[in-house]
Amino acid sequence: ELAGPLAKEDPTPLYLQLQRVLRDAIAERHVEAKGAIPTERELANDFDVSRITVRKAVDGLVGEGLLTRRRGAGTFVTDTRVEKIFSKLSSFSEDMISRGRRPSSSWVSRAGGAVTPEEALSLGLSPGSLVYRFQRIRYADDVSMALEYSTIPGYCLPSVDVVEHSLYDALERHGHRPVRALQRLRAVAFSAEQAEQLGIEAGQPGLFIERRGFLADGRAAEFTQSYYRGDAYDVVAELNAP
Ligand code: 16G
Repeated sequence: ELAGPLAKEDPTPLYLQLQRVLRDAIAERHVEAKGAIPTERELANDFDVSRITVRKAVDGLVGEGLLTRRRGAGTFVTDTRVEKIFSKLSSFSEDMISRGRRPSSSWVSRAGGAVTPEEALSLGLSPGSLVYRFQRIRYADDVSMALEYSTIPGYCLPSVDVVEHSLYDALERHGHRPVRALQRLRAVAFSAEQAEQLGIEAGQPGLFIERRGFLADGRAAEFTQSYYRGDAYDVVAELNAP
């Protein structure tokens, strides 16, 4: 499916057009993670451009970390999957930093309000209690990884503004980081709206993970629904014999 021709009448330089084709092919997984892309000569042939153009396009993607050159072997799609350890009560930010990736988030919304009946049941709160709701798109090195919707009981934080980057950092600073959690995982397909937020195609597979976190005194500290990109995560767990 990786074939030209590029639009020669388009004012966009050919190497940038080729970069876009390669980038889309990688994002849409036409070329698999760790898989090799065609050789310089093949690309030049397929797209009817010079090898210099191909080299320039590939150089750019290597510079961005999307492709990796291996001497004598070829050029490969960089493997960016993350192994998510399923037995550690870690945060997204910690998971990324421990793998040398840079975590960031963009806010969809952040507000306080009265608990809904469903939230009250999930968190064991009395009707009418205050909760804070955080909706974020999460990135690793600017690549979208997950959507997260968190509901935090009002007694855990003084206000919504104290969460800037890491929710767990904010909870820890205020003495309310969860020490225990229950989690469940389910396979889902991303809705059109979610896919748009993540910059992927609707219907792509995702991991839906629901976490209820608790404080040492047994009170709830978080109810978070996470939608992790299925193509970005491997779930890893350590098992002990019964
Ligand atoms: C993880 C947690 C989520 C928690 C978030 C805090 C899973 C499945 N979920 O994504 O429950 O709210 O980390 O991350 O691991 P932060 O401290 O970087 O905001």
